Amino acid sequence: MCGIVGYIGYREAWPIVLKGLKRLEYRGYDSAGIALMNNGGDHIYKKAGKVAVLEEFAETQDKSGSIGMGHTRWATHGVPSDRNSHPHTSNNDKLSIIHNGIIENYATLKEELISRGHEFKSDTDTEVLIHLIEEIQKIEKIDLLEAVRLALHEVNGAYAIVIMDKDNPDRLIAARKGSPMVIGVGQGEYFIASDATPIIEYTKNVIYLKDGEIALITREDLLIKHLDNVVQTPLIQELELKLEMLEKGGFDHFMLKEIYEQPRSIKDCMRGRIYPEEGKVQLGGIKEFAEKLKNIDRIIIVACGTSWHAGLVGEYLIEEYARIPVEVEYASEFRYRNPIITEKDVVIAISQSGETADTMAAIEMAKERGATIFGICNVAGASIPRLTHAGVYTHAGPEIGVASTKAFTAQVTVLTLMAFYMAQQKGTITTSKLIELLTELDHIPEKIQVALESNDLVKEVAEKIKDSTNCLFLGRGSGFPVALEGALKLKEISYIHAEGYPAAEMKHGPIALIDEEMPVVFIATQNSSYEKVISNIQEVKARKGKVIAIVTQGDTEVKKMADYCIEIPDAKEAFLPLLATIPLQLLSYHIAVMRGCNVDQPRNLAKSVTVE
Ligand code: HGA
Repeated sequence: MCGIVGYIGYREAWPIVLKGLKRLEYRGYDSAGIALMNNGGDHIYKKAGKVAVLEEFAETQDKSGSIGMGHTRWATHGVPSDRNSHPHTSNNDKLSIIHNGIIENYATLKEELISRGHEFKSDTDTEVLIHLIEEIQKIEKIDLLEAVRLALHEVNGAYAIVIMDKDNPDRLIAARKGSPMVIGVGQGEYFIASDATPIIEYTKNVIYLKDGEIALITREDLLIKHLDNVVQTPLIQELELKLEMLEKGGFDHFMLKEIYEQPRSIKDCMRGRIYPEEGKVQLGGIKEFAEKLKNIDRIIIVACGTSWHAGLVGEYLIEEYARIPVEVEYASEFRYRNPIITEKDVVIAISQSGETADTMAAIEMAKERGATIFGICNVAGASIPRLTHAGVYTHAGPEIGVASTKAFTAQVTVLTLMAFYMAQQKGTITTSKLIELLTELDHIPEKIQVALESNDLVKEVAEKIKDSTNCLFLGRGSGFPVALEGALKLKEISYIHAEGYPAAEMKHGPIALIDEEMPVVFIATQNSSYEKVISNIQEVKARKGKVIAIVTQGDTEVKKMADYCIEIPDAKEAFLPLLATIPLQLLSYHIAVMRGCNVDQPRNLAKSVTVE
């Protein structure tokens, strides 16, 4: 959350920073601001609202300068407003800062600074940090880099920051701990950003700043130090990202584009990893641990939000095929308990961005207690892949819509591969069974393409239920996490209250909500719980609920009782979550569009949750 961009070089900074902020807007859109350094003076433009509001506000103003930094905010401390927008300035207005993260001890620091005569212009935690830096510089009479280093020793929490100084108008200082930061390396120019998307069109060479590092950046040079004052040798990596991956490609919204990308993203996720004819799965990222997997006691999956739902699907698959007990935990709860973790546990951390603050903290804790940690992430080079012992990338490509779609199905695909891989290592599956499963998995992208053909029908159903105020999603077995994910998608982007429930649990509470106004979406595909789900549909119909059922192609039974049926291709139970999710994504998408909601940037939400 919160996007930051910086530029220092020979070009005009404003357009680079502005475009970068638009790319990072998925991280927050409460307010936006840009500071430019020009002829030794800085100019700050900031406005509540989206980046477009800032752009319009600054339209007629002078925006020259070849050093600049910008911020798109997801507010944690202080309401979204002009005055709480970043950049924030020091007491003497010489220093300015942009920040992604939370300064947890800001209140104590603020009190102390106020007693020393500082006056604050915002309600943010961020402003406290820049005042603290100023104060340390004043007292210690040291240069800014050293003052930043000392100040960062005094703060608790997470940060990715960029600082400009009127007294040294030819440099930027950047630092990170817990929030991401990438530095693009050009010829006579450097770029700074929360992820690589604002950088890609200027250079492919990047440095991922590590936790606890500070950078002093001029046009010609880059010095990186650790917070303990030791100079670091930066590792320059080449980006694999392509510019067209960041465009809408003719779709009205990124979310719709990403839904339609799923046949391709799942293929990319499986490429080079499955060998159907041999009945073999190869996961290079975790192969070092192949032996260990034979003797582990337990797997703990830690994740948040949609990734947690993918984890629940993983639980079904790993227990079914590899016969290893699995627990699925919300990272935010797990990290604050005192969980029992041993060296014989494997922790799988799932995060699209690879930056989720709670998941990172859960990893640190499990690592300290001796567990082996695997990551499942989408963004290459992010923090989680660097924190874990091993891992498997989802290769879904950049996901820009805030509501996750293709990242979810890619996570489920990786977990399916992991389940088969573990089963293969442990000998809990025969080669002939694996040949059968992998042969079908290989064709899942084509089946997803067929599932996408239900779009027109889904749109008709969306029209019928778009004005509902509540909606229930029910499923059994691995259809249960699919129901949870369906409900979350609807909540996120259409603001309709929705609940996902195990279908049989309905009788223990939610059934009381059912009346003729209440749409109930069932995952009613032909699998081992088909008959049971049919009984649950009857129970809803008996109470006049409106039933929308996701069914297997050719189904006749459910069609007799449901109000609307959406077909998906038949598949083995293991692969149903991949297919049944598709119409639910389309359903939320169309309902949100019909309700006039901002599909790609739903209110109050942001992607890449770098704060806890
Ligand atoms: N705490 C700062 C930055 C917020 C942030 O990074 N959100 O993800 C603020 O509230 O402005």
